[in-house]
Amino acid sequence: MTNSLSEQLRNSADDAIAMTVEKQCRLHPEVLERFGERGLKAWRTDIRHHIDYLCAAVDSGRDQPFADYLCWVAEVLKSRGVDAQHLNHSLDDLAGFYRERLTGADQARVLGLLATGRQALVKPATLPAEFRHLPPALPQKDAYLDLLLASQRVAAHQLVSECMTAGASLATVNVRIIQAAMYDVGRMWQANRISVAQEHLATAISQYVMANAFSLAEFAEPMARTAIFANVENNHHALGLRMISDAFETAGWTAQFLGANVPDPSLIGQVDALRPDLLGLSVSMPQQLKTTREFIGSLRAEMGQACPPILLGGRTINALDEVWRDLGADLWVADAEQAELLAKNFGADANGRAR
Ligand code: B12
Repeated sequence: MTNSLSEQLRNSADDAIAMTVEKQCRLHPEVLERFGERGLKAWRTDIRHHIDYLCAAVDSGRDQPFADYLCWVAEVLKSRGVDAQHLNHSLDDLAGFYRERLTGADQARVLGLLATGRQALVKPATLPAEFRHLPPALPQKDAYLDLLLASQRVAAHQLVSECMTAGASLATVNVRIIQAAMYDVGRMWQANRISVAQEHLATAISQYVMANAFSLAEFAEPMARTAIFANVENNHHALGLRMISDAFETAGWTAQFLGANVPDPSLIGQVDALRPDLLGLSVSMPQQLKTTREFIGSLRAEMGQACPPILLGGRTINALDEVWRDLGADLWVADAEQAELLAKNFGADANGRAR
């Protein structure tokens, strides 16, 4: 059996990396002198990421994951003082490598992805695609962001609790203050304006604020509905899923929040044991698209008619139009405010599906 294109890309990744790095070291020995072995290691890692995102694009049948990634990596490198030519050379070398390694439709697909990626780099979008679904922030968002960066945990909690006392719902403060600020945190890291440590600090403070805000939330009458919420394997971004789970709980559901990176077999076992009315899955990076599709396929095969409706969400799902359908899910909503509405109206139509 011939390997799929993404398997071929993964299997040849070591050769592609070695060829690209060796060639550039031959052509530009000053780079090796300047950055040393550590720089070379980082360079190899970068090229592996380029190949990972090529695979994600191939597996999803879309160009956008690779084009979005290139725009992201270009900003990450530029803001850390790496010349834009460095990325261009790597992409040229990868194109040369795949021109020799691949043939026919496979070659055309990969060279096409590299070409559309290069075009996107010429005129990158002003905002990453996931921002399209972010509703306008509350005016308090900037002050909250400042408190995160100043490590003011108690004041951050006070700011959010005052908004709730003034009438904002839990889902609204979660999305329009905390989520919006965390997206800014991500962009600031991308632009090298804050460190990884500051990003971790902001996450830890937001988790604390969210937990306290939950205890201040108003709850609807309990309804006899249960849901499980989990991140697919390798998704370590758990704040968003927590917001979704909390939105369902405040709407009256009983929710089990399983958190980040849940192993597929354990998740299937849990769904089988609890038989919930809904399973919500979070997908945050394009590399998780293929594994999510495979997981949904396995769950449906295992559970047959007893499989609950599957709700998908997360920044990668928001960034790629209609991708939730390609992955075999039943529903999608973009954020926790919409999740709260879905939770309240779930099963309102004749099919038992809200969408
Ligand atoms: C904090 C953070 C982390 C933390 C997460 C800790 C935690 N406990 O959650 C840690 C350190 C683990 C992390 C790791 C990484 N991260 Co990170 N991270 C972030 C950051 C700054 C914030 C994430 C967050 O909390 N957002 C706020 C939440 C509320 O938003 P959300 O997840 O989108 O959720 C909402 C919706 O999407 C939706 N939703 C989410 N899930 C679900 C599920 C369902 C069922 C539904 C219906 C809806 C839904 O509703 C939510 C609420 O409204 C983001 C920036 C960003 N734009 O999000 C980067 C970001 C996502 N990370 C990024 C990167 C690169 C990484 C790493 C690869 C870094 C590394 N080199 O290791 C790893 C990858 C880990 C992995 N495999 O998942 C990049 C991704 C760029 C890209 N090319 O795609 C980003 C965008 C930062 C950036 N601007 O460069 N990260």
